[in-house]
Amino acid sequence: MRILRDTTPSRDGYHMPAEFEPHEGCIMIFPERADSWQYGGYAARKAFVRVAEAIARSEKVTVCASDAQYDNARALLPPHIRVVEMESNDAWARDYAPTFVRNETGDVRGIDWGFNAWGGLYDGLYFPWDKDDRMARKLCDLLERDVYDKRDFILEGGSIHVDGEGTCLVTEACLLSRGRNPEMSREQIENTLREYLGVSVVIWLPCGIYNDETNEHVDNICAFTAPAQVVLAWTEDETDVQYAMSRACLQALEQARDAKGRRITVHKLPLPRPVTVTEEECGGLDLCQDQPTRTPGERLAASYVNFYISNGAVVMPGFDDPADERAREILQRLFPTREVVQIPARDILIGGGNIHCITQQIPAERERLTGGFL
Ligand code: KQY
Repeated sequence: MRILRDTTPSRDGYHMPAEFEPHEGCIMIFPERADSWQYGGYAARKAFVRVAEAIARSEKVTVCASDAQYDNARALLPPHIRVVEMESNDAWARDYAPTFVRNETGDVRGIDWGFNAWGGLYDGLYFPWDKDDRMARKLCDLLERDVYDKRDFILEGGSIHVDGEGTCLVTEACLLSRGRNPEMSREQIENTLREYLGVSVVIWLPCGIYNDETNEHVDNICAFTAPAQVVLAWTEDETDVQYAMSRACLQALEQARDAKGRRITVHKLPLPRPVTVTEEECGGLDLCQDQPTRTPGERLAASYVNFYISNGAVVMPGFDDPADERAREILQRLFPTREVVQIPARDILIGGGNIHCITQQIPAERERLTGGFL
């Protein structure tokens, strides 16, 4: 594995493909952190296993587990899912596994962004985060991929969404937050995204989902389902604080043009009713630096937009809510060639994210595609 420092993906002819393009596989991390996941992650691990199994039906899945959890992961996951021992501070593969880029010939490389637990010492969620921050490089080594060193720029994978045709979606709330790259202007941040993701247009949404502790990652509010098509988390309830937030995002999308000059078609994806954490659930969480990570009644950032697109399926969360089925039907209509699989995801949500946040796709190499890999 080469560590590339004096060049950028864009200069080398690489760009980030869209999630709906063919994949080589998916990376996940086995959860165990006791201030993120109730009872040391017991229920979350079961939900992660279901997600991994659903994805592994159509692509390779690699699950990273600590030494302490290795035997358990190996026992709970089926044999066709690869388990590797790799230490981490938590289990958010989307945010600190590498972002992958691909060139014309199909060669795939990784990007190693800086990671500081969603805001570092300013408003980050835990300390330390050093093991998370080393994962991108370790994974590129494991997968035999050259890696771009961009650790001087703080970015999580969940804070970007691309269409694979030159357009990137982000939120101002996250990318301009003080805990990320406070010394950089919006223009400098945008230029960095252009250079590393190989995009020419960045669409800035003002915000994300209410109370999303990532400073409102885009992957919880809006996602590309095809070029020039997105789903947007939506509520018709004007008394809900989310109403104005989703509406402001809609306005930004209506005014935007993508890299090919197209207008964006917005498909509204209903939100579940507000999901709040119970006293009992809080009781199952350890303190983080002497402070509780959740308080009873706190609203969690539940959204159906947080789905993963695998080669053969769309794996989406369910919240035991009347909107579960409506959201599933909308996604099924938008992805007619894939099976939409809904997985009860409350135990993942309590950790602070959902299915998109715990998965990172590895794009397919072109030779594999033409060689009939799919
Ligand atoms: O990408 C995410 N949604 C990660 C959230 C981290 C929460 C830590 N408790």
